Amino acid sequence: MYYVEAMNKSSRVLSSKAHEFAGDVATIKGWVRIRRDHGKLIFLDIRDRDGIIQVVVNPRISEEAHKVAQELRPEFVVEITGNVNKRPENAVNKDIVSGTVEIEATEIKILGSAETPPFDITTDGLDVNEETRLKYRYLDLRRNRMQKNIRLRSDCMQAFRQALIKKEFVEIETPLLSKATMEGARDFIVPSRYQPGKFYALPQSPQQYKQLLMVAGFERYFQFPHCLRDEDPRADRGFEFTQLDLEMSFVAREDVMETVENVVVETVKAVKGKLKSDKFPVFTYKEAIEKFGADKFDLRTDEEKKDGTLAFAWVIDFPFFRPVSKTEISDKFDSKSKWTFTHNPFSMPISEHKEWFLKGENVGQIITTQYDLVCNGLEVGGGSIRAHTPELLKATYKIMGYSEQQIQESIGHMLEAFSYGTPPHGGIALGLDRLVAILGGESSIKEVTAFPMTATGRTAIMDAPAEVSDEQLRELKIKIG
Ligand code: AMO
Repeated sequence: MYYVEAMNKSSRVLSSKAHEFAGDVATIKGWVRIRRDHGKLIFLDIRDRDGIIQVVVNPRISEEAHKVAQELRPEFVVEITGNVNKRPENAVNKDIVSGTVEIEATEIKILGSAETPPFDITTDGLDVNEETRLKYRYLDLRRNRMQKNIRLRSDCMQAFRQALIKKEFVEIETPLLSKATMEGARDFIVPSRYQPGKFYALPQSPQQYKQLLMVAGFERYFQFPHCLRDEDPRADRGFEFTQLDLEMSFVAREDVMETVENVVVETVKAVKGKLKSDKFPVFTYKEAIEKFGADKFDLRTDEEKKDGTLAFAWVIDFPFFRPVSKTEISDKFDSKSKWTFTHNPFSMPISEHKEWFLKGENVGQIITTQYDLVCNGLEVGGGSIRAHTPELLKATYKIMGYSEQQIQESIGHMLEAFSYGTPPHGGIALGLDRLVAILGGESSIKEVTAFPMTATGRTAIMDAPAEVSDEQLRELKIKIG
């Protein structure tokens, strides 16, 4: 009998740790970044998951290794064993972590050969056409900038997770196949095979499920849900994106804001981001419009714009309702209604306006408990305290002109759930992609997403949306055209 540990004889050193093996023998594994043939000596820059290391191949040390090195081209995958030699003082490369040493190869194995890549991956890639970058995303992701961005995203998620677990939040997943929610965008729908003619909607957010988790008594929930919204993609907007979604019971607006502020500050510090302030200033919607002409704004000075500072602020006291505009899709809201919600139909009005809200009076003046988090000119989060009794939730839909029957069809399940003892609760969702983009100094969320879509909604590499077979359509009882 063996144990896996004893079977696994391959000891491997990462480029960033190679200097610890100076004077010793080490094996490295990675990709050939550059090969420079100086006649007798061949120099290789080998890239592994956390850096670059120089290898020198001298035929006097190993003729065999030198022969293999002559075959190497950029992006070949290799395993190289050799002596880790200290570089002379004048040859130290301060730009790389392994710069004080180089490996003198005694053995080179080719683990995978490579075609010439369709673009240079030693640059930042911003000059390469987007379609090409996304078609070959697995190569595009090899570049240093993309490796940094994707690792930053992972670090952020871990820091958020740790900060929330410390505050006794529970991570809970909610379904992707579900019913339409009302986040204000179009749904992506999925046909049902078991019930032909019926469709699931992919979630625009886990809004209703997270509230049901409060009914269920979890008190503090979070997850990193994928949200799907069929709206025109932009630099800060994708069909598919990730939120940091959370919800808390027995809280007032200030409790949620304070919790989120603490968690965001802790996360930004954990990933070495620079904050304009640990305390986020709070503006009312009215103040924001008067001061900045918009409800998202940039509080950075010109200097701070250059040094990667993050300037967060809260916006509160938004109007709950707005008049329905003529251009809005007529079947989305009841045709008789004059009003629709500005942010979230599940929100609670501020306590001073509860009476108006329940009576449907002074609708245009009702202020919601909604709070938005703004950073460097972008909306990076939004949430509210919720209407947690059936009476309060119904009031929103009555103001929007829904009949009793339409209310039941739309949110009957929530009204029923709320009738079984529901704690007051509220929460927020942060746009993870936007936050990471800001932290990484990137202007598009695509730069911090492993496999984003093209501007026209085509997926990276796999070329979806695509046609499906007649057989699949028959099973779903769907006819095209
Ligand atoms: P909201 O719709 O404001 O709230 O979404 C929360 C945050 O998610 C980000 N975001 C997006 N990021 C990339 N692409 C998109 N298409 C996109 N849409 C939104 C934004 C936004 O602030 N259920 C509520 C939250 C709540 O009330 O708790 C919700 O989803 O940064």
